[in-house]
Amino acid sequence: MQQKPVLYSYWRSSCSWRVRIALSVKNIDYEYRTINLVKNGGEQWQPEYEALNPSHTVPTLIIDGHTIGQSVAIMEYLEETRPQVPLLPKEPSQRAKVRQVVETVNADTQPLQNLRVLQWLQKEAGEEKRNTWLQHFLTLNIQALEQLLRRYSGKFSVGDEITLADCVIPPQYYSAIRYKISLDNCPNFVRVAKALDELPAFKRAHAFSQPDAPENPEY
Ligand SMILES: N[C@@H](CCC(=O)N[C@@H](CS)C(=O)NCC(=O)O)C(=O)O
Repeated sequence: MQQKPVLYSYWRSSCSWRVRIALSVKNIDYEYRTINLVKNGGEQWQPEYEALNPSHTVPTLIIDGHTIGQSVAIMEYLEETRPQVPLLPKEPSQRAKVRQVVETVNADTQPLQNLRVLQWLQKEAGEEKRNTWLQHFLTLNIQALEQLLRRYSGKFSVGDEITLADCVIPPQYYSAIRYKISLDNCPNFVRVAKALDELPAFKRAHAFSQPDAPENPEY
């Protein structure tokens, strides 16, 4: 009998959130294990976790006897092994668009908004600089997403079907609200984010629905 996949996650982690969405949309049941990124200097740095993920980051997924890190590698693995609910379109140019949206968050911006970067900035340059940095790079990212969604979106980020592109939108929407980024000129981004928010699979994966979320979580 197949063992249940195990997801190492943190409720607020945008990269874990992406993978939770992919698991949820594909109806894959899994066990949730918390890696608290802020408690005791961060559980991601403990040797037991380093053995699973040398990058000291979440998520990590244990599945089919494999231990996989990097959210996009995990989502691609799920897509290749469990294609029944597809998250990539059939047509290569549509796939490229989906991956373009994914990488606009994954490669361009998430590394700049990551906890360790913000902690380092705060220590070296102070809170104000850290906040200006975050505002600047998040705004650039949301504007780029708006332009892409203006070209590619239908009901969802790329066309009318849920794709991997939709897995990266909710965490960026959440960050935009949390860090008070103006969304006035981002109607497509907001429309798609709100449409996704309504879907049961996305509700299950939401940061606030996770077992390690605080009792009254706030944006
Ligand atoms: N490229 C990696 C990035 C993973 C990552 O940076 N995760 C963040 C949470 S979203 C983390 O664990 N940060 C911990 C830290 O910065 O110490 C992925 O997509 O999985």
